[in-house]
Amino acid sequence: MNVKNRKLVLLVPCFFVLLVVLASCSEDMQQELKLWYDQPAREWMTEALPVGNGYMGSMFFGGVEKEQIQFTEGSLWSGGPGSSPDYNFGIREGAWKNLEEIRKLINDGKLKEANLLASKELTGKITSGQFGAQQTMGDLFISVENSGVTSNYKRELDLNKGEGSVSYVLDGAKYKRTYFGDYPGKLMVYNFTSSRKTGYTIHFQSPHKMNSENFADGIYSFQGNVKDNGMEFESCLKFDTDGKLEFIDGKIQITNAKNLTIYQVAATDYTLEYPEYKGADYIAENKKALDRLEGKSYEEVSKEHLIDYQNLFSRVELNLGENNRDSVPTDRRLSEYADGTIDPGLEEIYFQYSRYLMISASRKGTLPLNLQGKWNNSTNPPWACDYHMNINEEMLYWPAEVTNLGECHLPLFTYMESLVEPGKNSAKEFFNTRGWIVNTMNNPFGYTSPGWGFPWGFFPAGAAWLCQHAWEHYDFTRDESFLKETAYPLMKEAALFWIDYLIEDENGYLVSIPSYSPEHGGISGGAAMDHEIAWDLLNNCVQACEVLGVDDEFKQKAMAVRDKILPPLIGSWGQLQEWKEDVDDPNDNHRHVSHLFALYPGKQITVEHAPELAEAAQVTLKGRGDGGTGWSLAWKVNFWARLKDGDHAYKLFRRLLRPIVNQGTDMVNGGGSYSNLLCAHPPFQLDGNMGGCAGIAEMLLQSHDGYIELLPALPLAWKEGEVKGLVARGGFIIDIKWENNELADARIKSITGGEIPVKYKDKTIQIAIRQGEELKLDNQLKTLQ
Ligand code: FUC
Repeated sequence: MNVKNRKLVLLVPCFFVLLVVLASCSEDMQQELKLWYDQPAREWMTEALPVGNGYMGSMFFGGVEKEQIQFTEGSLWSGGPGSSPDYNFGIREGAWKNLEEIRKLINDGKLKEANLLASKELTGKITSGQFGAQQTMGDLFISVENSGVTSNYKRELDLNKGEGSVSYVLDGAKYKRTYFGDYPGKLMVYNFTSSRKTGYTIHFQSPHKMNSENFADGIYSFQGNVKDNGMEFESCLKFDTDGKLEFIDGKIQITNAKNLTIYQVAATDYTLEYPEYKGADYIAENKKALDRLEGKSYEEVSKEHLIDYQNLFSRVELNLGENNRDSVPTDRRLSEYADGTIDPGLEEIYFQYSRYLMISASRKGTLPLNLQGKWNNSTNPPWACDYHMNINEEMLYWPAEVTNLGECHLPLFTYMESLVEPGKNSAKEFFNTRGWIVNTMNNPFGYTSPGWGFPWGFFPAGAAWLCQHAWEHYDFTRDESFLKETAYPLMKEAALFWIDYLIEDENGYLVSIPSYSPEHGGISGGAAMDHEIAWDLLNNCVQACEVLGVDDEFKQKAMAVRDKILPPLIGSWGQLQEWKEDVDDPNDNHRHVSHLFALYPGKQITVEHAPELAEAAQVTLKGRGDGGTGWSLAWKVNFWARLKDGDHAYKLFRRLLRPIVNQGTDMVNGGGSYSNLLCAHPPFQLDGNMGGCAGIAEMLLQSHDGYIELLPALPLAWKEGEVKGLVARGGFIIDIKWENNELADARIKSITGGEIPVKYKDKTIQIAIRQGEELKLDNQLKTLQ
């Protein structure tokens, strides 16, 4: 070999090593998925960062000298049975006796009188305070011994690891804090390390009454109760440190520590059991979690968390294009995005952040997500931080199935099961029907009655809408035992309400009367949303009966009622009618677009099977405009995706990422994101995050109309990209790659096996796939392209 060639031989491997290193660097960069800031948070709602273990949510500020970690546990609520001997779930006994009169008034066009009577008789009977509100449990204030000048400050949330961190240098010494929620261990974990021995003073504060405080065997415990209902709770802190640990003057003092780990547990005496909702042995629960720590190192706990978290999180990967902005702090990134910067990396972070938030706040055995997930720092939060059933609670779970987090959906179903018994009482007393209902506002104490104000509180369709989630969980997983044991009983019982409640009108259609289109207009003789939700439920019931081979009589009835419900109507200006009467105002920009339920999340209106109605939905959407509160914008992303207009969906999505700094409530045009990327309704509501995430998925994959559609609403802005691990109905896991805005590659994996048409643009192929098989659409792709 001559010298020249020898050089080449040496150079070639070097070149490949370099390529591999570069490739892995760029891959790492693309997948960094971090929210990060170069200064501590100044404000809880807009800047602090959330971590959670499903049960508990904590928000950390990251102050150098004073750390604040605010925390709560989802079941800590005021109100309910303990708040008053009169608490009766809002039931107004015999309220139904007024129904006939109210219906007559509506049919006679006497809406004012109907409204007056309904306000008096069809409202929940509850006195102030009985509904209650989710409560913050408290704060940990941690003073960190500190001298010198801080440099290299970074506050982060690493979505790949599911952990927050704070790092800085102080006079040459390195400081690092790591925070995460460990679901299997039921722990919140806060780890502090420093290259120099450091002192910490920790103060546990709670706005609630303290019953006792204890410090023994390296464990601090605080027992307290909520004033109005006496709900008892306990939170304990277990310390693991190489420093000296003492309890002095009500504060925990740690001196000379290079390592400090605080394990926090919290529980209440709440149980999800009607009618008492009380009796959990919360002290034993906490003890059990702390006992499990015996002999375990921080590293082991951290690993336990990582395995659990990544098992869910890493199922989906999203790449929306070249990302070169990870070195820009997230707050600046957000404001530059609003100025028009192209930043697919930020869009990926927004999508994955929702998945992170869901994994952190909704796990088997926990309460479901509330309006703020599990993150609430107040004793009097906006809308009680409750379960709001006229859009918000449902939207919170829109991304669960499609983004491969079906397990995180489970708390919703357990919760729904707990609503059946109180919901049956409400149906009986307010409407004299069978079945179960839940209305606009719901607390975890079985409040299923209409709200105490009319019409805002009136929405018995809440239960039927929730049931869509139970059906969809089955439809995505094809888990027949779930359908049989959980979904179908919930669905059937909810359907009985509609079978009894719908009334035949003068044209022979079944209508919902009285009804109310969520938070818009007044009392009416047929709000389209009710009809669409009832149709959806009955339609799903028919399919469930077929799958399970049960209840033929009920199935026939459900089918007959479904087919007689007043269908969606097209009005005088080509719009989809919100009510039976053609009275929609073309200049109305109200945030609720409830009558488009049938387009999303329903499937009664699809572009393929009901093109005229889809066109009318588009006219309505254009009329309502592109403004909205957080969740309203997110809903519109999904609507436009279902209309296959990716560019319009994307426009709305960009608006959802508009930086909002103030805390005021703007009910028309407020929506956007805070610098911690939590959705601004405003104020903070988690629904917009989740709806936005579902919207991205809906742009890339749809499966609601009997086939799988690849890239149904791909915006021009996403020229190249790839998504892996999305789920389609029928139990299919899908990977899609695109180049130059065209489908480039796809893979389908089947959980249960089956046949399914796969569509791209106007071409369709039929796929047959065995259980567990993965199919690369190589040859078929050519037919599609
Ligand atoms: C519904 C919406 C409001 C808000 C509240 C929590 O009442 O109309 O905009 O999101 O829920």
